[in-house]
Amino acid sequence: MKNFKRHLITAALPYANGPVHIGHMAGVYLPSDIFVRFLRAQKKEVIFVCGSDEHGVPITIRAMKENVSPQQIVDKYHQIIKESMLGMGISFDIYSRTSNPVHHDTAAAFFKKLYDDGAFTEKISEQYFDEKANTFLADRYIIGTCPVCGNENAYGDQCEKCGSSLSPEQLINPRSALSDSIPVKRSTKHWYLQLQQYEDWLKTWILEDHKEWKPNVYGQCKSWLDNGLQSRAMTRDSNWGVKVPLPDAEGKVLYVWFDAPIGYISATKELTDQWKDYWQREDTRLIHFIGKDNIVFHCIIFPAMLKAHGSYIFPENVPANEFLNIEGQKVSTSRNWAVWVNEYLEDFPGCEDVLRYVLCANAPETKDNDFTWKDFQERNNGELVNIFGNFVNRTMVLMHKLCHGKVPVFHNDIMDEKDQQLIRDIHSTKTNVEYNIEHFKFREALFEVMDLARKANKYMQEKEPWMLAKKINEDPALQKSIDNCIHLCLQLTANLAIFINPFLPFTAKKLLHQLKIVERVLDWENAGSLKLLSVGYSLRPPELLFRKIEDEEIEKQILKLKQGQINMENQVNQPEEKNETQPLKPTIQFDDFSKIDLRIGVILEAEKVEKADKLLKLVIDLGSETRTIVSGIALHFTPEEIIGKQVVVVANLAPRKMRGIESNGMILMAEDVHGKLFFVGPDSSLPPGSKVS
Ligand code: B3M
Ligand code: ZN
Repeated sequence: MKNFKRHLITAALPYANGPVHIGHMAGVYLPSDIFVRFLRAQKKEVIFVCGSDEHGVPITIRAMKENVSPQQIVDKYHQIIKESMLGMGISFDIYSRTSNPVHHDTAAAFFKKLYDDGAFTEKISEQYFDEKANTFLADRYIIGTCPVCGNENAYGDQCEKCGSSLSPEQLINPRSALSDSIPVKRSTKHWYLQLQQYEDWLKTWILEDHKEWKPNVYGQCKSWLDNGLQSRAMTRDSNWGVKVPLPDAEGKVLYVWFDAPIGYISATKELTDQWKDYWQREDTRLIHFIGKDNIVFHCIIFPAMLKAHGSYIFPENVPANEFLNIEGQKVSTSRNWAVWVNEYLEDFPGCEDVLRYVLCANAPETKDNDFTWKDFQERNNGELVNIFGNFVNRTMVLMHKLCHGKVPVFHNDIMDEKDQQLIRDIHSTKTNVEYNIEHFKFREALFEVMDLARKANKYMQEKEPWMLAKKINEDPALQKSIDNCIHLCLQLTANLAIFINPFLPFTAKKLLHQLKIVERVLDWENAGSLKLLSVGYSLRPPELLFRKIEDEEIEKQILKLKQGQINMENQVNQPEEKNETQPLKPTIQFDDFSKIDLRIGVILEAEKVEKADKLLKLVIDLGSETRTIVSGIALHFTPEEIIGKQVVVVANLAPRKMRGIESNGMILMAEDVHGKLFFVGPDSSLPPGSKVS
């Protein structure tokens, strides 16, 4: 590899049309952050740039759905995304946005340069136009019947039901998503980049000179290049975006994939006056971290643009990841099947590193991977708590108990094979972590760190300093063995802080605090040292690094996922007009009503009914007796959250068997138009058994 002087690391600009989910984190932001933190620890010159992608159809579609302006959409989501990134410890040097004037200027000037150099051809073509809304329609805005599967709501670029990619011309009975009217064809002029002119150069640059790129990336590029490139329109008819900087271009903006990657350049400009060093000097190492759906744009179209421009360097690598599924299903924002980072941060405060850990351990580096809440819990409880946290905690506790809260001396004269092996393990961890991070194998690298913690636990278990302490009265010389064990374990703990820092920076901070060492110690050059803590240095009392995650927390998240989907389905299946109250049932007489005995009850116990998703078995206090009632509310509430709730019970309902359990009565629930359930009960607490009439 060339000797680079500086590093420019970019992470794909997320569309500001919604919050970021854990798939984005696992695929792009976490790996790039680990990489950057590692470079910084090596004291390399590096900048890390990102920002919101605020143009293009995804934004205007969202605005249409929420019935607000595109500006309101990007303002809202830019803020949410920025906070999520910060919350997860993604350490950008700048998180900008493509609506900034500096970006508009940079992108427009880039386009103008290419235009002046004759890089574009002008072409007039027929495109769908909505006469009612008086606008050309982007492919996404045209809806019609899918010619492949018959889905009546396929988009002009893709059918979400069968996954076929389509062109608007293929849709049967096309209609406009804006006005529902039938679009007409109108001619419009656009500027096309002659990608085929760069084909030979791209073939040499990627297929010959970058054989080291990840197989998924290299493979996709090869197939694009083998199929031959065609010219592509770099402008669109729209009012939202960077205006085409030409006199006869009213109502035309730059194609979002033309302007967005230039966003990396504008963000760098915003960050530093030295931006040209980063973008125009051959001794800069430019790396784009992206998801697999962005490969062609970063490896073919953007480099072709840079080549056409002539003043810029090219990426040295584009380590794209595959996708992360959730509980066995593809993430889908339209079906609301996602774990949103902003919600995670709210639900699990102080557990940023847990998510970082799980997403890195499961990162979809070579193939699509699956996130499950169960695995999240098991990795936290079994690995972070039981292995890493447990080792550090035992070391700190024993140091306080057996070595007066100070770093004990290491006695070289009694060093044994186990000590030597542990020292070798520390050194090989350093080499292996380095190698793996440099090769974008972050899972492997993290595994190496955990493996060292595992070995350290084993070492401590075999040395049993607590047993030695019991025999110390008979044999005072044993103190030397205790000292050696604790000394090594402490130095190893300090090394763990260095090793884990790129992955779990919050945890590294906590370790610094306990060990009373300064941030500089985390420099990578210190890794492998056995002199990180001086003998006689007194350390702080231990604090737990990780907490156990309970079953209930996990159940709640699974419920939330399913619930989100139910709400979504209800929204889809119940268009606006159905949001009215249900018609009333036929009239009854007072006598009919008075047959019903309604009582106030208190939920004493609640548990899930096995093999029945929707049922909870409740034990209810009715004052004079307790009752078992089976209720169909399990998709709406967890058992824990309803204990102690006052409810209204139909107390004289005939018993009924459900899933083999006899249910004696029923509790009253209210339901909103989306199918969400609410308890009905008194507004202040009443004695159980009180009559309701
Ligand atoms: N906004 C696409 C995406 O989020 C896009 C990335 C732009 S990177 C220059 O998939
Ligand atoms: Zn289809």
